[in-house]
Amino acid sequence: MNYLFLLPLLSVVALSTAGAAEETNGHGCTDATLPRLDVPHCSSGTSGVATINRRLVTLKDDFPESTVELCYTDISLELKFQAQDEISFLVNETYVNNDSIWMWTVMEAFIATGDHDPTEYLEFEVAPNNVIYTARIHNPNKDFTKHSAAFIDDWDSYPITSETTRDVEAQTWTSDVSLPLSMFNVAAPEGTHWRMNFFRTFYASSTDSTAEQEYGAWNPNKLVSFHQSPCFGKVRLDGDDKAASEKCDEPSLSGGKSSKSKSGKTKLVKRTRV
Ligand SMILES: *[C@@H]1O[C@H](CO)[C@@H](O)[C@H](O)[C@H]1NC(C)=O
Ligand SMILES: CC(=O)N[C@H]1CO[C@H](CO)[C@@H](O)[C@@H]1O
Repeated sequence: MNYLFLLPLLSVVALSTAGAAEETNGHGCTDATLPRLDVPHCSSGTSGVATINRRLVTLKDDFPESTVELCYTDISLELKFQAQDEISFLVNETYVNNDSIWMWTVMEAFIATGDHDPTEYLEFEVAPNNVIYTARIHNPNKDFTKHSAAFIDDWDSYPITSETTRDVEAQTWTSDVSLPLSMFNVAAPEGTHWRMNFFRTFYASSTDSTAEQEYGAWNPNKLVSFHQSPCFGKVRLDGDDKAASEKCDEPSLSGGKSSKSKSGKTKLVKRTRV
């Protein structure tokens, strides 16, 4: 073995590794540019707002706007998704909970506890017809090059609820979602740190079958990928008046309630998971 020959090769590898550390895997996110969000206790009557209006890849803020308003109770994380400028409301009406609703129109939340770039997180999705997708994603390389999804489908032990309404005239759809803190192993939420990102998929037309699926995020990255966990924003649950927690509602077990779609139009395109 010629070690003299190997030596320069090794230093090239070392150099390129150092370069990659600054902009891992081309997603373009650095800790300094991550959005920060403080989330209040729901008893304050206020919420923290994450805006989904920037596109994956171009990072431009010309994506149809939606917001996610967050607050927490002593037992749950409450999320209100509100989509504006919705045109297609495109869903596959045959899909039930945990089917691949991400191929159509959805809003999504990726949620992990802790401050670090997560390798395991909840993927929550909701479609305009209130069909949901709930899975724990294992993404050990933080870039989806290796991944698996463990579906959550036991609604008795996971009191996840969603209530979705749509207004075709106003081009809006809204979903109120409650996630139990117990599923995140969080007993005392005040002051806890989380990593989250929020996404929306969008079709500019429900009738034109060449319309491409478009992707917006709270914190977008340069790749066509939702699963770049170093790009998840930093979220902190504020401390607040503990006494008010007695008013907290127990989450009801009505998950999967469905409303009828007004958009009957569907298309037959197979899509790749991003
Ligand atoms: C909707 O989903 C069903 C069941 O997976 C599938 O057979 C059908 O092709 C889908 N419809 C469209 C338009 O893709
Ligand atoms: C309640 C529900 O829809 N559960 C489904 C979640 O997804 C898995 C995997 O696709 C299905 O096996 C469950 O039936």
